[in-house]
Amino acid sequence: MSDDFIPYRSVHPPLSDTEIIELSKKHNLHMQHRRSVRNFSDQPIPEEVIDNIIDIASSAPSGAHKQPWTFCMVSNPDLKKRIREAAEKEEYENYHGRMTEEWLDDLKVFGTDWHKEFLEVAPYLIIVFKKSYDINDDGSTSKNYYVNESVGIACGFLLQAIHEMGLVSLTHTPSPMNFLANLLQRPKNEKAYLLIPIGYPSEKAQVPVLERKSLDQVLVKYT
Ligand code: IYR
Repeated sequence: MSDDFIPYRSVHPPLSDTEIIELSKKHNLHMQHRRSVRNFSDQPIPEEVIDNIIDIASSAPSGAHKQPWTFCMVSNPDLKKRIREAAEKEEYENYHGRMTEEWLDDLKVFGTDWHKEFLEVAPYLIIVFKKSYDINDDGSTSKNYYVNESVGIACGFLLQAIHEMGLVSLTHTPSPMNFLANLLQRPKNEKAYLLIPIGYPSEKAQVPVLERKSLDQVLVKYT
């Protein structure tokens, strides 16, 4: 990579205080609308949209700009079916003994169980892999840094981009997730991080009534 620097160009010309407050309010309202959705429509989405969404995710900041991630896009129905079957096998075990009573109790409000129909219905599954190190073309390896933080931020960008398109997603973590690296034949430096179905919501999609923490519960100011 080059050691050169170029001038930073802001996306906006400088805004007035009134304008920037207005913009932040508008964007807050827009983002407060985002929900995790489990009922997907099978309505197709142009693949180019997924390309662009992943490109947005991959623009996220990362430790030493290593971009330690791979996004696998699955639309192949047979592969989606195999992912569903493997995920449901793990989730069955989770819901029947591996999760604590407290955990199951915390999940009641979401109405979830081991059935994961959305893994076949959603037109695309994005499986995000984190690369704890890189394997170079000559087979040597090089270090990545702050991998969990970096991939988490990229997933945040991904979720925001999906929301921006009027599409919905779910941050799904069928645990353990090793089956995904096997099914997708990923190299040994890649570990599944999140499974994110993307699609339009089904017409009958419902989401639980949830309250978000108020600002004063999450923000501490030192002025
Ligand atoms: N992975 C399971 C259980 C689950 C766990 C959490 I933490 C959630 O926020 C939701 C579900 C499942 O997907 O059903």
